[in-house]
Amino acid sequence: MQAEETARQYRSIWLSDIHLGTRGCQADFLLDFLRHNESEYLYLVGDIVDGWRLRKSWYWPQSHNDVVQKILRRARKGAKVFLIPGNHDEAFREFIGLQFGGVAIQEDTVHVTADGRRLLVIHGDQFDAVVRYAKWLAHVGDTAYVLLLGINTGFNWVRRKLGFPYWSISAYLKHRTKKAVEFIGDFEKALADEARRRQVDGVICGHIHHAEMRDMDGVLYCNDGDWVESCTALVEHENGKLEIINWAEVIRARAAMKVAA
Ligand SMILES: [Mn+2]
Repeated sequence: MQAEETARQYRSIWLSDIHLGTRGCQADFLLDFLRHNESEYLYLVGDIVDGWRLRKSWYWPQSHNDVVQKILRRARKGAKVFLIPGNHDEAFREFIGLQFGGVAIQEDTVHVTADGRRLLVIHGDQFDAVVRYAKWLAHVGDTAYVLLLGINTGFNWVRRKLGFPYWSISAYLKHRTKKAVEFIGDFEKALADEARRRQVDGVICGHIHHAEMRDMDGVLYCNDGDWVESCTALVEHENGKLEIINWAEVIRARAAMKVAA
């Protein structure tokens, strides 16, 4: 494949909420992203493997294996790879401080950008009151959510057959729900406060499946999004500039180019 030699080189890449082991995981989009984008630092910011779902029913197609292999290969080739556990892969939390195949497992970490900014990297569920105080409640929410993602996958299969681009029902519904908007706001504020408390310049997190990058009263809040609905990553250019990449959009644009040509 020609993809490997046309890969873009970034200083850092942050990915989270991949949810390997679920039908909602857009592993093919992620494999395409990994083929086209390389980095010196690779941060896996939690919910990479969905242990909650896997415990209920085993789902592990080849593409999910390929994602794991691609990541391990990067670590072997010298990329600095960090795994920050999330709530869906909290089993990794037992291995904090250890290294597997060149992947360092840490509860959270501080990344220093090329232009000297110190950014806390953390999944974020620690600040989610629902997950923290009523785990069973979060599991109920999780089941409804997975059901919705199942509908989303079926819906997009039909759309694809009809020649329409990928569209996320759950992303749409979530953004429409006022409660969800309030929750996102509270979450962002909690994370920004934590960055302030730790006296760093900002925070990079995941968990709420909502990519974002903005200043919150002098603290930079970044969320790298997810690979279930939006297919987004956060990247750092060689000069330290941060950017959110929406890979679903890149693929859409590529498909449109093909039609035009
Ligand atoms: Mn999470």
